[in-house]
This record gives sequence, C-alpha cells and structure tokens, in this order.
Amino acid sequence: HHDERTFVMVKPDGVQRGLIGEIVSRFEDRGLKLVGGKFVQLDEELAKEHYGEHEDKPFFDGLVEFITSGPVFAMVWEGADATRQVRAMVGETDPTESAPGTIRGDFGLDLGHNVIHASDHEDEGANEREIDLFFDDDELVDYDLDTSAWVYE
Ligand code: YYY
Ligand code: MG
Repeated sequence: HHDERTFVMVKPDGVQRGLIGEIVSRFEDRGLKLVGGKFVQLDEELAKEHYGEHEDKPFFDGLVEFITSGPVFAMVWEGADATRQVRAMVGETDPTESAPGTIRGDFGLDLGHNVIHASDHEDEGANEREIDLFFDDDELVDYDLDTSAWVYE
C-alpha cells in the first residue's frame, strides 16, 4: 500500500536558514504526497509532549528551548514505506555522521541544530502519534496525485 503517513517538521534553524522549500522539494521529488502542512510556534507544553521520550536525558531542557525558539514547519507526507524512507532521506541524528545527500548531511554540522525532525521508523506508531499531536483530522487532505500512476507500478 502507498498510504503510509509520516510526520516531518522543519526545525527553527531550518526555517531561519530558508530551507523549507528545499526540504519540501526533496520529498516531492521522491514521489511522496504532501497531505498536510502548517507553520507553528510550539509552546513548552507541546514541545515537552512531542519529545516526551527524552525527558530524562541531559539534553532535554536545551532541546525544548531550541524547538520553541522560533516557528517550525510541520508536515505530513504519504507514500510507500514513508516513515522509513523519510528517515533515510533525513540522515543520522548527528549531521556530522550523516551521509552527503541526506538532509542533515547536506545542511547541518551540529547535533543540536540538525534542521529537521522526522518520525522514528523503529518506534512503532510514532508516526501516527506525532501526526495526531500536531494535526486535526480535518487538516489532512485526501486527494489523488496525478503523478502517482508514474511513481508506482
Ligand atoms: O530522532 P532524531 O531527531 O534523529 O534523534 P533523537 O534521538 O530522537 O533526539 C531528538 C533530538 O534531540 C535530536 O534531533 C537532536 C537532540 N539531541 C541532542 O541535542 N543531543 C543528543 N545527544 C541527542 C539528541
Ligand atoms: Mg527521534
């Protein structure tokens, strides 16, 4: 099936550096379908819930401060194996360990400012949890993309 959905967010550093368009283009070029997108200023509560799995880590407070420091661009992308494929396009958590050609490997040099968030494909259900946290059902649009017949056999 081609309808797996995954959550992606251009972080405040990516927004400030003018990388929204570049990042959207990469997912479009891959053949993924954008089904939702919005510009959001996270408050502390949403940031802490989104990163709840890391609340006991030493970097948690700094992470919450960073992710609330400016607007983010939140998106939902749909396609075959979307969560895993998007993570592969994002690269490793640390941009200095990320291969050239990945988003973090092309645009980042620092672990704390790694440009983009994407749902973890190894965390079962993370994609759906994150989509629900950021988007209401009526903010996600069902539609056919004309190119799908050429992307998929
Ligand atoms: O999913 P991903 O963003 O690749 O990494 P996570 O391990 O979930 O960590 C979330 C976020 O926290 C990461 O993107 C940067 C930041 N972070 C950090 O500042 N220092 C660490 N040692 C690990 C993660
Ligand atoms: Mg993660």
